[in-house]
Amino acid sequence: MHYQPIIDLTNGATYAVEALLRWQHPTRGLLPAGVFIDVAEESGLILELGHWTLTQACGQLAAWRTHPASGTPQRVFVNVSTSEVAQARLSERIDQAVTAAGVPSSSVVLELTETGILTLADIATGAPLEAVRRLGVELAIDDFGTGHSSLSRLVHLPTRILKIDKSLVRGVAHDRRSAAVVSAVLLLAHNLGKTVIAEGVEDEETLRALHELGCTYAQGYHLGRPEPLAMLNRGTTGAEAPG
Ligand code: G
Ligand code: MN
Repeated sequence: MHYQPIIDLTNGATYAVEALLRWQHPTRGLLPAGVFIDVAEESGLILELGHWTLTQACGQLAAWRTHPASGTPQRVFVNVSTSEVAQARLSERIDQAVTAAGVPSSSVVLELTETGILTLADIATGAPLEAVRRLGVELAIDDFGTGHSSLSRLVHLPTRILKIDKSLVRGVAHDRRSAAVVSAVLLLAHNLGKTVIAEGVEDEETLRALHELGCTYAQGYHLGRPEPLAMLNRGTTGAEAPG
């Protein structure tokens, strides 16, 4: 498991970390989840994997809360795959992991793609989404801006956090269209009381442009790479608030 910081741009503090699953392959090296999630879904291992990830992440958060140090995060973001969403008992599994770790449910944020979140909202009467929300865990829309759903549909969902996809964030310093889209998303989301996180910030220029557009939270290689725990525990993200 690797963890990547999400930085509060107003003060440079680590707002949260995203837990990212990695597979140390015997011959191919370290593989990101994107490479093996499809196989896990086909082989039916995805539920096990999802539950393991959530349990690890909650356990780690509990350890940070017990022994806080400078830079230890108060919140953890965990990716949930769309096929996990379609399974019954998703909220039970989440409840189990959160309760076993003894962390407040509000400190756990589940990242779902637009498709995942709309699937949850669509099943029967939206009951699974309500069940998850009742636990008190937060929901974030991951890769926002890459799906095909309507904006009006998305803004009505009970998700307080939007993560703007790196494909939109990338051009924000140089491309007027990207800047316009990101700016509009920020305006809309902030007016709705939602938190926005820009993903995939790879350089200082992009960071500055985001800051100028009023973006408060960001994540990306420029602010901190996904790293194993030992590295993160040194408490250095290398991040500073843009001036
Ligand atoms: O879909 P999601 O946003 O959860 O994808 C997270 C993936 O993005 C991780 O595998 C992570 O390594 C990668 N990532 C994190 N920061 C950056 C970045 O600044 N640039 C790029 N290209 N990828 C990033
Ligand atoms: Mn994610």
